[in-house]
Amino acid sequence: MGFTQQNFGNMSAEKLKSIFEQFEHEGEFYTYKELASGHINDTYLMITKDKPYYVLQRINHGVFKDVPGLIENKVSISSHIREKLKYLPKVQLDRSVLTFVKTKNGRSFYQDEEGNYWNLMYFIDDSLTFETVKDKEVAYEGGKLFGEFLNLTSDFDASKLTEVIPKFHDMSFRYSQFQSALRSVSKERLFKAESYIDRVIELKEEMHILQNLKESGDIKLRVTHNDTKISNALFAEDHKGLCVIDTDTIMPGIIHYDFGDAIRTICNTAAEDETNLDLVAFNADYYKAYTKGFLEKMEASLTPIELKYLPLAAKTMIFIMALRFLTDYMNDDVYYKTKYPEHNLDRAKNQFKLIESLNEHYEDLKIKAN
Ligand code: GN1
Ligand code: MG
Repeated sequence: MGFTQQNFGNMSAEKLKSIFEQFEHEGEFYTYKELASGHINDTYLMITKDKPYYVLQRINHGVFKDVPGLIENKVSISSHIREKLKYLPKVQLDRSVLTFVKTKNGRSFYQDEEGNYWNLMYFIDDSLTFETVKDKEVAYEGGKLFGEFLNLTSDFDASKLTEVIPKFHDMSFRYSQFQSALRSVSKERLFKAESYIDRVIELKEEMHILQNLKESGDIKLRVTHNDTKISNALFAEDHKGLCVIDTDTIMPGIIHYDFGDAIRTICNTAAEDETNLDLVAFNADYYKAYTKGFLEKMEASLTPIELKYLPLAAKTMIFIMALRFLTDYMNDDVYYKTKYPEHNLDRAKNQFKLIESLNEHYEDLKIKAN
């Protein structure tokens, strides 16, 4: 079938199969493949002898303190979207929104003997994901897709959602984590991080503007996805936007989180951990294309202040990721999965380079996309 089978950590095929069997799935287990792009959870493609295939996910309960609440969030958001799109033919509907599978005893997740939480969804076949964007059309389609997600969830009562990671994108929270890392960082890592620590301090005030507007109520809370990197969008083979995935961090938030995080990844000419910084640049054409798609879906419901702060959202979300990667590096890599000792530092350097490049286009971004 062309998939290489591997064992990860203590996760054997037998174990994954036995977890899979807890769910009310169709078809017979054949093999699995790890989908390794996430930094937090473990995700596996479950390949059955006949389709459909499934995606089995272990939610990291060290990071997410209320996993049942998280699962409840994403299941109810999926049903909400499904209800709104029910005019679509079923085949198309099933490709436009995630469908979760219940366990044999009717629950939305399974907890194994070690306390791990698992959930299962249908795999959306014949779809593509992009780690980096290589053409404007994908940026535009991404804008429409994430815009439509916000649009479809805009009438869902955000206060019903569990805040799966409190203060997830709050700059003051991330800044205080950075300050405590500064107090405990090793000499060696401090030396390597020093010039980036200076950058954090220089940008600090500007990077709190959005949070202040959120707290003063000038920018309202909505349902937001909170992890709109472009690899969390599925595209059809003709590159049309299909489905928003990885809905683990759905929570109340401001629109700028989703806009900014998508721009962070779409407009980076390289992957977020590219170490050759000459390859890392901000593509302003993709910014315009994304914004055009996004506004086609959202403009009618955006307030002038929401609109005005979209460019700052891009800068702020790149900064917050730089800050979080840097903080984790200073903490000896306790949060993100890393592949080598300086992985987090390289990610942070990459994001700081992206901010530098964004700054060269900043005035231009403030002009509304046309
Ligand atoms: C994490 O695990 P993943 O790749 O879905 C992180 C996001 C970051 C992202 C950076 C819960 O997402 O906030 O933007 O890495 N998720 C959490 O690639 O911290
Ligand atoms: Mg995620």
